[in-house]
Amino acid sequence: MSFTVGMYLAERLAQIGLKHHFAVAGDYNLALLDQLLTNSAMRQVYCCNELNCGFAAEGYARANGAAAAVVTFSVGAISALNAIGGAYAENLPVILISGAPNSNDHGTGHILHHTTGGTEYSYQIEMARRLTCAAESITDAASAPAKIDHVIRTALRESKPAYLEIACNLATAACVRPGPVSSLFSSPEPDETSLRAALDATLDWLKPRERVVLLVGSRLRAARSAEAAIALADRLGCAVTVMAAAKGDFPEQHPGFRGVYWGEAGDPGARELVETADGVICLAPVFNDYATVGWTAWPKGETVLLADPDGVTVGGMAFGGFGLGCFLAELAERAPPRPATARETGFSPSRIAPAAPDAPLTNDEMCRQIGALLTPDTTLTAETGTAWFDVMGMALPNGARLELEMQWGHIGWSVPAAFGNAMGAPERRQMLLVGDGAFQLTAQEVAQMVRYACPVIVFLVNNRGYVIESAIHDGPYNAIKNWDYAGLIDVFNAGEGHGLGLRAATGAELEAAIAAALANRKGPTLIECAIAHTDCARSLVTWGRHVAAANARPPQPR
Ligand code: TPP
Repeated sequence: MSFTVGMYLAERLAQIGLKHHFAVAGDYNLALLDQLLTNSAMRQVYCCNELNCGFAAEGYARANGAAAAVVTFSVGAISALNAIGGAYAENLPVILISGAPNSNDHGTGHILHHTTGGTEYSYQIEMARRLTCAAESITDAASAPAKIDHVIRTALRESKPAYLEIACNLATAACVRPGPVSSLFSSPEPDETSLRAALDATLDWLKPRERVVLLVGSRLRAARSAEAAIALADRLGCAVTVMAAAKGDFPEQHPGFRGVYWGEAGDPGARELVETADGVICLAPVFNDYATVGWTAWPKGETVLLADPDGVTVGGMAFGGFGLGCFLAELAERAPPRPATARETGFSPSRIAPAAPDAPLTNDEMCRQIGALLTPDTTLTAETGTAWFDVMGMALPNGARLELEMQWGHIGWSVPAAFGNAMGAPERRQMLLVGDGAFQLTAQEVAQMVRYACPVIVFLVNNRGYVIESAIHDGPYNAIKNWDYAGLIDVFNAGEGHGLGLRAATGAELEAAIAAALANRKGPTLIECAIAHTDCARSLVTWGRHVAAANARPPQPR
């Protein structure tokens, strides 16, 4: 059988562990989709639109380590680029593959459909370059293997999205076969001199400090350093806090775990612990305005050691040229025990008392029941909105995964992302907590959960509007049109699917709906939870006040 450019790409994607790729068809990518279908190791999974396709791939990458989305030129790819920006912000290797104009049309003055109407088509790759770590255009078969390998290798190494466009007449062009996949995983050797110097400087910095705390950030996972962080925590024996975006990235049953550090919005005691420590070891943090609660909770100064994915800053010096994992692993063998902070404070997750079964459903009661469903094999995807604050109060058993998109924060992300995650990890209990406003952006992707029989339990919080936005700054723009959310599932089933749409207005109704959801293994169950517009976690109100103040800072005189 002769090999083609499309087959080369398919074999490389399968080699890096993809069992699925996500796609929306269009005439610029149809021949490519045919070629991808020839690879029996990968299944082609279809999405309702390209934004969702990008987010589904992003969710798949969270479960599976990497992902691919295949779209058509401009009308498809430019929608998908929003999700690719998200994958960049969230450090996920998603390969966006776009069909592109026939190689014979480049530079000829031809005007093509789905373009902006000019005769020059490089605008798409130029846009993609700003949102990816590598971008290539394939207009000849001879250079295709090197370009495909470069894009995939860079995405995996940097844990960032990458972009590939393939002229629509090139996917079927004859091509060589790929060699061993190990060449895509190779990474540079650490700079030993710099690593040794960083370790020595860290040990010097640690020596006089007794009250040491670890603060886990959201880039730890992408840096593949979660295990090394546990080893360091074991060695130091100190207290460990996590940033909100990293909740779930450090085991909560670890003896050192002391909760979420999120300024006034975090767990009781966590803020005091971090802000009174004489040494805060920050592991791959992202200190943005939301994470610092409007710049009010940002550990800085000489008490802070910053261990980033690509280097360490400590004692007034910066060290680079090695990965976080090897730095932490070596430090875990040499660091002195520092148990003081773990001895002086304990942590017990907040407990919510059960509500009367027939009382109107409250946000607390909903959270209590969702929290009770979390098992070591659960993946809970939580949307931007009140859901962030709801999940912060939930105790995660070791092994449970929490998926958040706190850096990009695109409402609607969670529905396709939970679909993609469910395709990537079908063996896990997949749950989604999403607000009504966010759901309205990407609701149609629940139809794909029906189509592919994904038993995702969707908790849809119908609190009649953008409650998180109301907490920051209220106005008429935060009210939304109500939908019959539970009723949508019949629409998506269209007489043949096994989705279930249920409503819960009391604790007892929610309990019954959850029991039905757990029994429904053949499709998603959407439980529409009726919650009062004014009912939300208190931490949201506190956080919203600080974020509003940060947004409202007047321009500084220049
Ligand atoms: N548009 C996009 C694509 N992303 C955003 N983050 C926003 C707008 C601004 N935004 C952030 S949260 C939010 C909006 C509009 C409202 C979310 O409302 P809902 O999903 O109902 O959640 P709630 O806070 O009410 O639980």
